[in-house]
Amino acid sequence: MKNVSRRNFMALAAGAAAGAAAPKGNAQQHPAEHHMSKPMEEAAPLPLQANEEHFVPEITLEAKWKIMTIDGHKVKVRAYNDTIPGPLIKTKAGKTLNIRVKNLLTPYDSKDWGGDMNVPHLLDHTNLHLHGLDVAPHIFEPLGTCDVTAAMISIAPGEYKDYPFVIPPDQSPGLNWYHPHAHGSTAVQAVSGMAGGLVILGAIDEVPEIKAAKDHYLVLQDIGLFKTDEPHADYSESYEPKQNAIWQTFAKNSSESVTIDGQPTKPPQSCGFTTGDYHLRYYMVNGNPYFREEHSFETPTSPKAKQLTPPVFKMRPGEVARFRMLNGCSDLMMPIQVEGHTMYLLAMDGNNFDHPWPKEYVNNASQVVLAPANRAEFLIKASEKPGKYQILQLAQNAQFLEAPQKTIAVIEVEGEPTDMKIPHDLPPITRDAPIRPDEIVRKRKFIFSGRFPGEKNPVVGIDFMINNQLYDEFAVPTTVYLNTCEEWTIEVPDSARGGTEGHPFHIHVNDFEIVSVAGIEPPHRLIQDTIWVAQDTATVIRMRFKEWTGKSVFHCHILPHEDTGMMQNFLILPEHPKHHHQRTIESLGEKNG
Ligand SMILES: [Cu+2]
Repeated sequence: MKNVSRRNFMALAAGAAAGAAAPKGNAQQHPAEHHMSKPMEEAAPLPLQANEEHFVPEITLEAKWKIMTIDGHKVKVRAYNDTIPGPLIKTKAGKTLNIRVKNLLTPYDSKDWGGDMNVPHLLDHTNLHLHGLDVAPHIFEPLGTCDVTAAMISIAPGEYKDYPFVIPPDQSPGLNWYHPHAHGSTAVQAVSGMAGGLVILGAIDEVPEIKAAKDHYLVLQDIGLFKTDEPHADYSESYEPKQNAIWQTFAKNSSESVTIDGQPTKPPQSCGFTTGDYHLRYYMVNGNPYFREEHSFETPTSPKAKQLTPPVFKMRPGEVARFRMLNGCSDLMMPIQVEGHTMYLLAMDGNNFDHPWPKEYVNNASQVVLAPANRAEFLIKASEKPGKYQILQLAQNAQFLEAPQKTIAVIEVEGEPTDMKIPHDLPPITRDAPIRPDEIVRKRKFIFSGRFPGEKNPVVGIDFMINNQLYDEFAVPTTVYLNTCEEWTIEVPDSARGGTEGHPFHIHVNDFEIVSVAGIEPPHRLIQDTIWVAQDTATVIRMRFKEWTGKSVFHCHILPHEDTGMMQNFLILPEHPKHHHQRTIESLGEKNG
């Protein structure tokens, strides 16, 4: 709580430094007091952040409310630049990508929030994460800071922030993405629509067989909604917890909700903070709903499911097309299958293989598993047999809520046959050289577990922990050193020891190489930034901390888990202390000499 006070104090200090009429406050103030502005009014004219000299934004991302119609429902969502998903950013390795993030969300009432950072809060504050790029740490202020006490970047309504992202020249070409990462509001903002694709163009695009193929992006998102509490709203659903209510998944009816202090809300609220369940949820592909889930009070963990009309991709028999799929969903793990077709996997998480990796079609088996945040890029050579073939998310039971099968899109094969080719070789990627066992300087283990009912987080009601800890913005339990390699084991225990469901592990700054999943070595070299860790299994990864130093994070990419505690800081320091030690001896020697 003290830390959060400090964070708000720092936010106030930053406002004052900008030299305008920022709300007055001090560290003794109630942490949330300066956010008591009435909700749903126009953003107060707070000072904009002082511009960095010579900063010319290449792209400006404006976070703003948007009213749109989904499946006949008029809903209010949060969006970047008024589009869902946000604009697809195309850039290249070796460039500096200047992004300005403008927060045009309205001030939001967080007055009942007691200051516990692992209770969702400050839904109107935001920041930006470029997910999958090997860029400098950019979650804490200032960018790339090694100060362990540095606060997380928090852009208030009416403010903006400039991000000069320096993309390394050896960044692999492929699909990455961006989304908000302000602890406490990440889940609400991302599951309201704030996410978009970011593609690095490069050598793989020039492979003749790939260049000849149509390039289809499949940006998958979920939109979590509740009935609005606004009396005169011109929309029926939104995700805007009033009175800081907690959504009761196991409630007997929709009027049962409690405040973050555990008291019944007066009047009853129809929406509230959630750890993954919603009154109404849409699964979207490129901004169009393909599946609907409605909460059921009778069977709370099995929402009423309905397939909607998926988009259709037309292909000629024998045509090759490139598909790039991003799982930008807040919590759903997706086993993917393309009906009747071999999937030629080109890349995972924006890192391509040396050759396309053919994944044969087998009935009821996935060809690739996309944890939340994973990307898969693949080629499909359309069947000689005309017809409709579904791109499916197969049913899985690895999570808290039931995950029935969904049709994401349909490939319709028709027309004049052709005979396009699958390439044999792909341009080798260079940034992540293989890590030899003798390079490993340290091995660590991180256990991702849950506890219900929550003891450390009674407000949320569940503890989502890493090594039995909830997130602490100002604690740095792990320090690593530049140009060293480490081997980490990520474990989700069995159900007797807190393994309630699988968790996707994600780390910022450097990608990792997968050594083994549940004891099995992958048949191909896999470089990823996110990996699904199933209940009662361990995944072993190796990382080289390259180029960038600073305070950063790793976490579960189920966003409600992350927001309520399943995250830890780590620090990349420039040199190993051994070097300091040697230098000390040398300087003493000089002194004595
Ligand atoms: Cu999790």
